[in-house]
Amino acid sequence: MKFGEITNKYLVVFLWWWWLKFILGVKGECDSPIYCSGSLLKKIQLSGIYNDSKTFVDKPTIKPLDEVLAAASLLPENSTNDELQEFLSTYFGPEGQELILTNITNFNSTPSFLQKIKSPLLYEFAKLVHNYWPNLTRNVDQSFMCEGCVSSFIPLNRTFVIPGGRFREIYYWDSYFIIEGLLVSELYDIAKNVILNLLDLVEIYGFVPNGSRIYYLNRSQPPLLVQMVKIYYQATNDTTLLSNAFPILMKEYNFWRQNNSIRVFSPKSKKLHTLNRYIVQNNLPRPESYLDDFTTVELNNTLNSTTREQLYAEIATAAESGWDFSSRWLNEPFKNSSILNEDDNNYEILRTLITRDIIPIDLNSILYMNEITLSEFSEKIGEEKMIGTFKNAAKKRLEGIMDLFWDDELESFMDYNISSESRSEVFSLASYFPFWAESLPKDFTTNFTTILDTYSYITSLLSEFPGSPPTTHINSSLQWDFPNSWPPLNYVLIKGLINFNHTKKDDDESENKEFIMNLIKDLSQRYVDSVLCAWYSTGGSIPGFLNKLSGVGDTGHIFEKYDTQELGLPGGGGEYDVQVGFGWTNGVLLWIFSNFGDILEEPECLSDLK
Ligand SMILES: *[C@@H]1O[C@H](CO)[C@@H](O)[C@H](O)[C@H]1NC(C)=O
Ligand SMILES: *[C@@H]1O[C@H](CO)[C@@H](O)[C@H](O)[C@H]1NC(C)=O
Ligand SMILES: *[C@@H]1O[C@H](CO)[C@@H](O)[C@H](O)[C@H]1NC(C)=O
Ligand SMILES: *[C@@H]1O[C@H](CO)[C@@H](O)[C@H](O)[C@H]1NC(C)=O
Ligand SMILES: *[C@@H]1O[C@H](CO)[C@@H](O)[C@H](O)[C@H]1NC(C)=O
Ligand SMILES: *[C@@H]1O[C@H](CO)[C@@H](O)[C@H](O)[C@H]1NC(C)=O
Ligand SMILES: *[C@@H]1O[C@H](CO)[C@@H](O)[C@H](O)[C@H]1NC(C)=O
Ligand SMILES: *[C@@H]1O[C@H](CO)[C@@H](O)[C@H](O)[C@H]1NC(C)=O
Ligand SMILES: *[C@@H]1O[C@H](CO)[C@@H](O)[C@H](O)[C@H]1NC(C)=O
Ligand SMILES: *[C@@H]1O[C@H](CO)[C@@H](O)[C@H](O)[C@H]1NC(C)=O
Ligand SMILES: CC(=O)N[C@H]1CO[C@H](CO)[C@@H](O)[C@@H]1O
Ligand SMILES: CC(=O)N[C@H]1CO[C@H](CO)[C@@H](O)[C@@H]1O
Repeated sequence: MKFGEITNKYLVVFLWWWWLKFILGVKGECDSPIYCSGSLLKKIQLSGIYNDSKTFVDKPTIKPLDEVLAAASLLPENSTNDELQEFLSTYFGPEGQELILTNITNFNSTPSFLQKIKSPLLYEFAKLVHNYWPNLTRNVDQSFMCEGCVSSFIPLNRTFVIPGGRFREIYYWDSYFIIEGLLVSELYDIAKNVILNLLDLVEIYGFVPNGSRIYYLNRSQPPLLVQMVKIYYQATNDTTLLSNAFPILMKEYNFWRQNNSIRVFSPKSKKLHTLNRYIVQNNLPRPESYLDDFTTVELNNTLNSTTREQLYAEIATAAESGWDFSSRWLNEPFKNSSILNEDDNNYEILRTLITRDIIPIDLNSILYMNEITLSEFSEKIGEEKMIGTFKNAAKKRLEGIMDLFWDDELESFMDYNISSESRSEVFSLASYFPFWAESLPKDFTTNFTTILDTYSYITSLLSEFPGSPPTTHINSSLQWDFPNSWPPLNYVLIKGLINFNHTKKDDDESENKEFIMNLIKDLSQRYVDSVLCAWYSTGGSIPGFLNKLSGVGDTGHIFEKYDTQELGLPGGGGEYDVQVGFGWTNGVLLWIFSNFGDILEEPECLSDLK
């Protein structure tokens, strides 16, 4: 072989590598002919054999890929569901098979935070929820798979915690709230492994996908990895992890800057701001929600081929926001219920999605917080020149936040709509993210007026409904709307108040401090009431403390969301049945107990329900 040929070969390999890196760097590519797109996926998903499209794409094959595809190509165009079932049982194994329960060593069944809890019943309940962690902790083992067999699972190398139910893999933003709970539970190693898994994903793909499945590779989720490292570091002083994580966190930060940022013109100040939005390139049904997406986009509508393609992207973008789905992302705030009556599956409503036009207040607050945190990390690990870079980025972002999102009249932060060049009219709990992220100007944090005015709305919601504050006031039947209340949003509301209480040290305004402390207490109590009452009404009991409700077969469920209108009910709506488990609910609950266990009381609903 001549020298020239060798260099050429290397050149080709190099170009390949570079191209791949480019493609992967932009966003991941789901390229399996079974799990991502193609005629087999379409045939199975549209057959309706599985109520939940996620079931099929979570099944590993039990024959090598080429055999599966060869058999699939022989399936007749008009195959009956019996023929499909036969094919599925010959070539696919049960979903979730690659997950094994982790044997947690050194599991302390009575960690010290429990001491803070005054009520004996709440003590027992907190202990029980703490003891759920082993049921949600997993490792991957694909050794059962034959040579050439495939699965949609991205094989994580370390222990992780799943939300539960159909969510049988690691999820990006769920993991933040799970880690808050793991730290309270003194499961530091597991918290660390969750973080290391997510860092691994950034190393491979350049960003954290929605979850550890190849069909999630088109999109990320609210970027909370920096904050996971922060709370883990605060609990452990693990400087080694901090130093190792730093370059990877920079890589993720650059992903958001390069792929999801946009220059927004402010009609008010005539300034241009660089802010972030969620945006996913996609022109296909999401494999795990294929039937729903296909129905939304392809059936019974007047969309043309261009608007159909756009709608697929709007749908996937809403999934990236973590709020799938919400009236925040709709073109017309959902005002009249006629659409709802005619079609209870949301398809009509979802056709009005304009997610890519909305610049979200929560995303930009999180990124502001990440910039501040990254500048603090830079200082800790001696990356001197990055300190100012991040501080500066945060300062610029804050200008954009105040210029575009803050509404003086409403005394609130609102999303910004770039197509209408105005603030969104949909009020949601996303408005409170700046209080968590402290993406606030000085005169907001040194003066009680703003926080009191903005949070007075929360006080009124608490007097209106028995549960925790609803996500929005719009009853759209979408799951991130009325009447649902979500654990991460309750965390954000409470954390915002705690932050303010910390910044504000003056004792001469004790009346205002009292308002804040009472609101923290009320929000915490409502959250505990919601979770405990629903657990009790689905058959939960604690020997010697709480008798099981008669006539209930189950043994108590913890849900992913709750109904604000009635204590004891899980939330509803959305694309899938309400899930039990549940990672972030448990995480936020334990976090609340560890902070406020001394002031929480036994829920009244227990005596009502008895
Ligand atoms: C599918 O949904 C129907 C109607 O909601 C329900 O009756 C049935 O039990 C579900 N089947 C499975 C396999 O979950
Ligand atoms: C499917 O189509 C083929 C040929 O068009 C026909 O012979 C067969 O009977 C059809 N099968 C069913 C189940 O309709
Ligand atoms: C946990 O322990 C069981 C029984 O000893 C063993 O079969 C299983 O493989 C272990 N799991 C892991 C993840 O090590
Ligand atoms: C946790 O797992 C154990 C053992 O698999 C089981 O007995 C127990 O019922 C589970 N607890 C919950 C709350 O699911
Ligand atoms: C797991 O480890 C293997 C071998 O080191 C590596 O090739 C793979 O990329 C790792 N997977 C993840 C998700 O980090
Ligand atoms: C971490 O270090 C700080 C400062 O040295 C110390 O105050 C704190 O108690 C330490 N925290 C832990 C969990 O060790
Ligand atoms: C579409 O319209 C047809 C005819 O009106 C109806 O039978 C069918 O159920 C509709 N499909 C959906 C998914 O709404
Ligand atoms: C598709 O529909 C949109 C909106 O109704 C319209 O603006 C566009 O011109 C149409 N495109 C084609 C190719 O017909
Ligand atoms: C706090 O802000 C409000 C509204 O901006 C203002 O009216 C009030 O004077 C300020 N209070 C103090 C103590 O600065
Ligand atoms: C709020 O601040 C006061 C001191 O001003 C402190 O005693 C109290 O514990 C703080 N509350 C919370 C929830 O941080
Ligand atoms: C699963 C999925 O939607 N994959 C899409 C991701 O984005 C690329 C680029 O737009 C598409 O080609 C894939 O089909
Ligand atoms: C739409 C989609 O598949 N995205 C998933 C991303 O993860 C969240 C959980 O945090 C799910 O709710 C979404 O379904």
